[in-house]
Amino acid sequence: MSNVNQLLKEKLTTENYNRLIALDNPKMHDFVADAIELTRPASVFVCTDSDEDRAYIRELAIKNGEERPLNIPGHTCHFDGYYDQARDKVRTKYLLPPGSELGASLNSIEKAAGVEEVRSFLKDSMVGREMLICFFCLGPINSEFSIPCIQITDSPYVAHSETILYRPGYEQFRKTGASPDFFRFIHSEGELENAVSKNIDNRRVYIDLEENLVYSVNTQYGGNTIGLKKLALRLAINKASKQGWLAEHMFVLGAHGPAGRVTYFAGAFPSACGKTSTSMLTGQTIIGDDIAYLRKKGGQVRCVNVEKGIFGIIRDVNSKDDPVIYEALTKPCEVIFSNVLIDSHSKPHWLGMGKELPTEGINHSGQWQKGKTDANGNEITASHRNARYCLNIPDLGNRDPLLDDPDGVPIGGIIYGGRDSDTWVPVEQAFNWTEGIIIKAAALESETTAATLGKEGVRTFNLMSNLDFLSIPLGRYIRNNLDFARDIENPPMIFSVNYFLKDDNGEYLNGMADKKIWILWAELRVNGDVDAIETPTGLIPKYEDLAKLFKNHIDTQYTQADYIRQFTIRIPENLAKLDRVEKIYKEKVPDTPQILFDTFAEVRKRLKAAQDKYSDYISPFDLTVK
Ligand code: OXD
Ligand code: MN
Repeated sequence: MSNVNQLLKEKLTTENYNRLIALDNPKMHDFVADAIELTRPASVFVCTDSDEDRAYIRELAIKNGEERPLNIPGHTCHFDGYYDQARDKVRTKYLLPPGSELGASLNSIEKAAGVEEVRSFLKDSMVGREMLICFFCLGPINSEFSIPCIQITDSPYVAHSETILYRPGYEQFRKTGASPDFFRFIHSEGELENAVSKNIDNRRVYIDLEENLVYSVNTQYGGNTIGLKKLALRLAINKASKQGWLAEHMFVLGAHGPAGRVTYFAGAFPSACGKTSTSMLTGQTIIGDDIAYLRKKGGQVRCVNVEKGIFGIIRDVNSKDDPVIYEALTKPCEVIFSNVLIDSHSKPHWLGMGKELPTEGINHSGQWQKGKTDANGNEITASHRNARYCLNIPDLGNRDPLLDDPDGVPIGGIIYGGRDSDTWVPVEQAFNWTEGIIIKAAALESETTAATLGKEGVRTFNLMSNLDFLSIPLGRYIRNNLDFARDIENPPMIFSVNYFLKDDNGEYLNGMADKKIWILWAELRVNGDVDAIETPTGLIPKYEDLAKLFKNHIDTQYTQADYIRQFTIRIPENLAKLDRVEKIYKEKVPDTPQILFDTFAEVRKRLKAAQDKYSDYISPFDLTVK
C-alpha cells in the first residue's frame, strides 16, 4: 500500500475511505492526503452525490453556527465578518512560476514564496474540525463543456452553497477515472471568533494556474471561498485560452420573441450592474446569471451555464422589480441568505425590499439597532449593500428547459453593459463582431460597486466585465475573443446596453422595467425583423419600433421626448471615453493587438465627422436608417 493510501486509511473512517478509493484517481488522492497532513482535521467527510450526504452538510452548517434557520422551511442565514463582505482583490494573487509573465494588470506573487505563505496559514487550520471533501461539475454533466472539480473546505456553509450552485460531480469523477484534468480548491476559514473568520489580515486567495489549484484561507465571504465560482473562472479562462473556447462573466437568457420564438443571449456586466436582473426579465427564461462557457459547434456559438444556482445580490430585490426572485425568496425552498437583517421572528430583511425595515435585529455587525455606527463612526446599514441570496435555478418559475442540455444553447447575441452615467445610449448594436469586441467589450468601463472591497462609484476600465477574473495577459484575451468567431459565417450580433445613463441633473433616464425593451429589440435585430439607425458607433433602434415594444410589453407610452433624451449621441463623451481607454491600453497593456488601436482611430474619425456635420449632441431623428 502506498504512503498516500496508508494515510487515507488511517485518517478516514472505513466508509469515507471506501468512498474516496472508489474514485480511482491517484492525483485526487494525493491532493486529499496532502490537505489532511497540512491542515490536520479531527475528521473527514467525503460527500457523494446522494441527497443524504447533501442533507448532512446542510445540517452541519446549522450545527456549527455558520447558518441559522429562518422562518420559512429550507431558508437559512449566514453572516460573514464585518470586514469580510466582498471579494478581496488585493489579496487575491496568481502564483507566478519563475520566467512567466502575466502583465502588470494582474496581481501576482512569486510562486515559491506565495505557496509557502499560504500553506503556513493553512497549517493545522482544521485541527478540531471536520474536513469536507466535495465533488462537483462545472457545466452540465456528461458534456464537452464539463470540468470536474474537487473542493476541500472546513466550512459547511461553503460546501452547502456549492451544493446549491453546482451540479454534483462524484459520479462524474467515477466516470473520468484517473484523468488528471480537474480543478482543485482548498479552503479553510481559519480561526473563528463568534463564528466568523478572525484573522482577516491573513486572508489569502492564491491561484496556481499550472496546477489548476486554488488556496483560500482566513475568509468566509462566498466570492473568496466558493472555489467553483470566480476562482474556477480564473482557471477556466486560462484553460479556454489554450483550447480555443471562451470562459466569460456572462448571464445566459432565452429571449422570447414573436410567435413563440426563443433567441438566446449571453451578457457580460460587472458585478452589481444588472446582470442577474436581466437574466430574470419577466416573460423570458433563464439559463444562468453569472458565468458561461462558449464553444463553437457546427458553425454556431453554443453556450452553457457553468452553474445551476444563483449567488445574487439581494439589495433592491422586491416584488415589483424582480417578481420571480422575490417569489423564490419568500416560498419554502432551499435558500441561504447572507448578511441580511434578521428580526426577532427569524424573518430576513434587506435594503430596497420595498417594505419598511425593522429598527433592530441581528445583522453582519451582530446585534443591530438603527443608528448603530462602526469603529470608524460610519452608520451601519440594516443589511450589507453586498448581502446575497443563494438558491437553485430550478426553484425559479422562469427556468429555461435547456438549462442542463449537454450541448448548450445556440447564442444569437452577446450583450455588454456597465454602470455608465454619461456616455453610451441604452442599447446599440455593433457593426460587426470585430467592432463589437473592440468598441463594446474591450472598451467597457463601469463605476465600482459594493461587490468588491474599496470605494464605490469610481469609473473603472473593465474589459468584457471580466477584468477581475482574467488569468492571461489582456492582449491575448482580446485576441482570443476576436479570433473566436473568425471562422463562423454568422457570428452572434454584439450589443452594448446601458441602464445607468443620467441627465444633467443626475436623474436616471431609464426606468427599471426598460431593460426588457432593449433586450427584446436586440431579439428582433438578431432575427432581421427591424431596421436600425446608423450612428458613428453602431446601430440604434428606430423610435416607432421602441414605441411598439414599450406599449406591448410594459404597457408604457414611450414619447419622442424620452427617445431623444435617451438616444441622443453624446459625441464629446464618446471621444473622451476612447481617449481614456486607449491610454490604458497604450500604457498598461503591452500586448494590445494593433487592430484595437486601428479600430479606435476609425471610430474616432466617424465621431469627429458626425460632430462636424451635426453638433456635439445629435438627436437620433437627425440620423439615417440603414
Ligand atoms: C459575483 C461577483 O458574486 O461577480 O457574481 O461578485
Ligand atoms: Mn459575478
